[in-house]
Amino acid sequence: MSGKLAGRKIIITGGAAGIGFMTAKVLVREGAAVALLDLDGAKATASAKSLTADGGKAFGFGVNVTDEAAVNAAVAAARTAMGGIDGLFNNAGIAGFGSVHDSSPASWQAMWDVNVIGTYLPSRAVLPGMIEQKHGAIVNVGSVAGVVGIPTMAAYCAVKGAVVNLTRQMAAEYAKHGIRVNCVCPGTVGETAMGHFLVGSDTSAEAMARRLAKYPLGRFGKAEEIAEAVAFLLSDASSYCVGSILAVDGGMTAI
Ligand code: NAI
Ligand code: 1HS
Repeated sequence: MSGKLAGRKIIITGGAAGIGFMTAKVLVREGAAVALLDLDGAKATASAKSLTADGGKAFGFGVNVTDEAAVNAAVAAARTAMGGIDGLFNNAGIAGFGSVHDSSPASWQAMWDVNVIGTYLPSRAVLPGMIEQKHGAIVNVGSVAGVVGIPTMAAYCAVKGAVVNLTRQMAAEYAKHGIRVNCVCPGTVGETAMGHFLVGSDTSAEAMARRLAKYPLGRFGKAEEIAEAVAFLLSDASSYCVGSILAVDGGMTAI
């Protein structure tokens, strides 16, 4: 199999749908085997099956990334199925609206658990093997919301900011083991379930124009555009990228 990820074995959390599944397609196209870990186990299995039908090597597992024992078990199963682990895309995440003055502690806790603990636990599960084999690549998914402040998205901005700086911490610590850790920060991708939730919160022409005005390119992103950036960061093409926070946002954070 040729491609910039030929022979690589890569776990994708939240890989059953959206940006995660689009990334799986691109990684398989580039020669990787993938393990899709998702809360929706049936969808993870079906999505993996669709990739194998296209000639790829893909496996699906049901797991909640906030559940320590379940993450450890799924990572072990993925390692066995693929014959090793070279890469991890920490993509599972949830978003929500609310400002500091009107949001609930429960909503903050839920977003912290999935976005931050859900990045920590899979990373913790793959790192000992990567340290032992002296190589690995981890990509975390941040957001424009981890870089700039977005009104009415207080908790989401806080947890994505945590993911961005956790990336720098991990990059600084594990580079000496041959493990590169980087982050992609997408702008709004309208086609996914999260994108529909976000854009659907106010579909008036005025709200849409206001939202689009934040993007110099004048449009939202496509899942494939995020996936290509992730594939780059997981591959040797990015061999000198360590702790990079890569904006894939149509210029949203450039202004
Ligand atoms: P999505 O909602 O379309 O897909 C997320 C996937 O993660 C789903 O398959 C879901 O079942 C899975 N998931 C959710 N909670 C989970 C859990 N606790 N354990 C395991 N799997 C879980 O979301 P989308 O749009 O594909 O986003 C993926 C990532 O990209 C998220 O971290 C999101 O914050 C981030 N992002 C998304 C943007 C967008 O506009 N869609 C923009 C910037 C960042
Ligand atoms: C949900 C994803 O991380 C994007 S947050 C950006 C919302 S906006 O600025 O495009 O309204």
